[in-house]
Amino acid sequence: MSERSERPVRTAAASKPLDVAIIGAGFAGIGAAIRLRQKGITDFAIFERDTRVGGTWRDNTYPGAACDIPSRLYSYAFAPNPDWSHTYSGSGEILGYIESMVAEFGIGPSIRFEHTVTGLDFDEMTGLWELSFTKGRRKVKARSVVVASGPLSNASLPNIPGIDDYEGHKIHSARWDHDYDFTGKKVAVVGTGASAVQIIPELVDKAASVKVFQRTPGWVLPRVNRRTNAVTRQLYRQAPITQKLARDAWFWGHESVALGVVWNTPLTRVVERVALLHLRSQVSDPWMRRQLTPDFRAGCKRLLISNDYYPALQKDNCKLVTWPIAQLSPRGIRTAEGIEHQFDAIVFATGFDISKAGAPIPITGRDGRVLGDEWSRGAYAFKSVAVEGYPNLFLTFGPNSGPGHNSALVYMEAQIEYLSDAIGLLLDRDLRMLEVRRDRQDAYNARIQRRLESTTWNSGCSSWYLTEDGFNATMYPGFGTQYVRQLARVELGDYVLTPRDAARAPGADRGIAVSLG
Ligand code: N01
Repeated sequence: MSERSERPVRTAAASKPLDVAIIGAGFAGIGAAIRLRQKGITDFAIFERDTRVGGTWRDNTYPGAACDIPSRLYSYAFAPNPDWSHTYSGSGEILGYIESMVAEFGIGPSIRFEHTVTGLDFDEMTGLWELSFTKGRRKVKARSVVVASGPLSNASLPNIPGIDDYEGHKIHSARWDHDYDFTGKKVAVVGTGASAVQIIPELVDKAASVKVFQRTPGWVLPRVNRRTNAVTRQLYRQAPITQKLARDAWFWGHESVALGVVWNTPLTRVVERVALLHLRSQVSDPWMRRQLTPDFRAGCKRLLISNDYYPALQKDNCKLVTWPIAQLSPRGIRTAEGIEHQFDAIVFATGFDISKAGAPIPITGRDGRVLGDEWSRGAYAFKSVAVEGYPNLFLTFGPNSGPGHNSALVYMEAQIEYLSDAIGLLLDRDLRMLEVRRDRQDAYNARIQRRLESTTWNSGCSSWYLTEDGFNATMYPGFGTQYVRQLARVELGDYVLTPRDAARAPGADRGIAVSLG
């Protein structure tokens, strides 16, 4: 769909429904706002529960927080940044990038901070969504909604017996307490995932002692992080094509890794071999190597990228504990063999409450349908973006949109292009409802679930990608190129388009299944 700079600019009025309500001012919400505006859709507001933009990169400020995807690829193609300081950036620099986009594209005035959305209700008679907020905020109506609340936005403490009994300091990786001084303290870290491997080297340098409680070791690959020198930055600034070429090179490099990470192929053995060589080169003690060797296929859980995790584990003040945690006591952690380990503080790098089943917020769609109920066994959508029964509603990072091998931002950008085109269609044609067809959604999901069967994620390990029943509602089983291509165009034939003046009795004559696409 073409850009619509010619569309008459609609301005927000308090009493008039918004054209678009965006939930969340993280990477996805800000990106959606930018592209909507660039396409001439200006009557939108972003509702953000916090007082700052940035989402996961505002929340994850633990020491060592960084992205394990190169910054040139972990950024939007429509907002290139020649000034990334390193190959991989820290969370502060990424947050700065998001804030600079807000300023550069003039998104700030459209953000309503401290607006926590508590519910979305669709009115089929008017084709409007109503957004409810926590106490004290007036409800808002909108013709369309973009749910950009993020999959990793709810930090969760693990359900370990006795967690409330522990009397020391408890810190979750995504809610770091910067006032707490770890100097000279006895500290535990629970978890050895992507957050933990970044936190542990920093803590080991500061605390008196660190015990790392590992339930499952992950595959760790080396990380080559280089400073971007002034000449390169100047080149990117003066000849933007060079930066695009660098981004493309990173994209295709990651894309090729899919063959060993998404599917279990001979290349998976190569990935495992590289990780084992990395382990062997950094850990000399065979027993420790054994404790750190995964027993699942590389890719099944998220790959870890670190050069300083293994060295940190071997420092004199660090100890790896592989006994399962039985419970927390008032003074520390009791492991299954009966030992109580006492700590001043426990860091939980245990991940997030990820919405794989149920809805991220209560959403009531057409005919009173409740998304949380329909998704109770696992979430599904059409191309991860639209859901039948929930017209004019679009998801970012929706079901089965996660990459295991490439940048989430590439996927997110494709979603944003798609949903902003769909919203443009809704507004241009003055539709009451734009709703994905059930048959198209079912066929899409049947294909996705079939293809997932042969991926590494479904090969038998437990991870946040799967529900408790083993349903994979998280990952996209394919190359990034395929994911992006399927979202390149809004095919009208995939949707039911209901004109504004169509019969309004709920359930009656819900428009025409247009087959033009
Ligand atoms: O969380 P995780 P995370 N008792 O779920 C363990 C993104 N991210 O915050 O493997 C004991 O990966 C759990 O053990 P096990 C990225 O997408 C990105 O580290 O379940 N241990 C595991 O070791 C990532 O995937 C970057 O057996 C318990 C750990 O806690 C996602 O965020 C950086 C436990 C949780 O690992 C989440 O990463 C950081 C219990 N009861 C994060 N419960 C980038 O660089 C859980 N664990 C882009």
